[in-house]
Amino acid sequence: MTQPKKALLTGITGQDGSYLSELLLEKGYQVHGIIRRTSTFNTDRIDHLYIDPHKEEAKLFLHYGDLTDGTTLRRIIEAVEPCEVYNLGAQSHVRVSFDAPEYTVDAVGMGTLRLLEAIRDYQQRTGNEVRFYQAGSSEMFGQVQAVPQSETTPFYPRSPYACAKVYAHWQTVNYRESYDLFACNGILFNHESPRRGETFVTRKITRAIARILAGQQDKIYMGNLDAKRDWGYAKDYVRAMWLMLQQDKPDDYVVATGETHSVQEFLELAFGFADLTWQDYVEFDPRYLRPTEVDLLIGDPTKANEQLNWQPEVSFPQLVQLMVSSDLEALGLSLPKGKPVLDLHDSATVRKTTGSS
Ligand code: NDP
Ligand code: GDR
Repeated sequence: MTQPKKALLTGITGQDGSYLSELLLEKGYQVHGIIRRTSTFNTDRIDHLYIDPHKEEAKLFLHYGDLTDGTTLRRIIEAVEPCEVYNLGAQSHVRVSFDAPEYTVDAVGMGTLRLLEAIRDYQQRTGNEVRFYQAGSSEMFGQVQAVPQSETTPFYPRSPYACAKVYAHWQTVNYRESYDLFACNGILFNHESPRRGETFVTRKITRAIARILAGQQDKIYMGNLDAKRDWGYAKDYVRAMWLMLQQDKPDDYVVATGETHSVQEFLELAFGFADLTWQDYVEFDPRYLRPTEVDLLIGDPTKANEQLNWQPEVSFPQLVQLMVSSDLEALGLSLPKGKPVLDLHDSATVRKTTGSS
């Protein structure tokens, strides 16, 4: 019997880690994830995938570790012997990275280096190839240098988080060139879903809408509504990660929709799906501003389209509606009667019915 391919993920308890685990399990992989020890369980996003490891059918295995702890990373790689490693772990909140810059840079920047070092040694010692995916970010483009942003646009990071991601990006390139590692950088633009962390702007908005309708909240306090982002659907984006590691050669790819929308447009659309007017609920709070902001992100995914044959399948209005209805459902509510429910598999119709501003 052939052994299943083994993948190791950092950040398996996060939004992307959960969707990528689903994808890899569907493809027949054995999936190993690194989780941090916490005083309460924080595995909600992957609980539906977990089977008691004592059972023969178990395909998902969890290991305690941390990107700030190189010895453990090394031990886990030696024990698991993965053929693919996806480095998704990060202190991933840009605003928080200004409050906790040292920790952010340690986990995001040095953490990546620790992982690369462990993989390099394992590969050299055993001769087994390990393919490596680094979760790079459109935040690396930061201060606008070109529109849209592609693989050749220069980086100009504007936060401790983004500086650390730039460091991790170049270390990944450097390990590819120095040690012949199959190492790829995904430069992913914002991607969201019902599993998005509650403090990122999209989920903060959709969750607030549900709580307002449920009578649990009457206002939402926000920062800069003018920032523009290229928002896609997380499930589409994890497919691109996997595709990068299935190519003949390692490379770097921008993954984006090629459309941009302001935070205010997101508010309008999301509140509109619930028949609410956003201006009645949104208040400004300067604590949600950042010392330096990234004003405009819009990606050029041509290379991923052509070389990976990757396309996003969910449009902006579909994504917004999916998130609003999921948060409503969680509180026992549903979209107002008469609202057309956007079919996730029919983007052409959706764009025609609602427009995508
Ligand atoms: P999340 O914030 O949802 O998840 C982050 C994951 O990293 C969690 O599993 C978290 O564990 C884990 N983690 C945090 N700190 C450490 C640490 N010190 N050691 C090990 N693991 C740690 O992020 P996403 O799923 O949204 O993003 C995945 C990756 O992609 C991140 O690296 C992010 O920076 C990057 N990215 C995300 C984009 C997006 O729009 N979502 C766009 C571009 C890049 P715990 O649950 O214990 O907190
Ligand atoms: P971002 O995502 O910083 O792009 O990083 P976030 O959703 O936090 O912010 C997007 C934009 O919205 C503005 N904003 C607010 N943001 C938050 N969180 N809360 C608010 O109340 C608020 N009001 C306005 C922000 O100023 C910003 O302009 C995300 C993360 O997932 C990163 O890890 C990832 O690398 C990038 O996306 C691509």
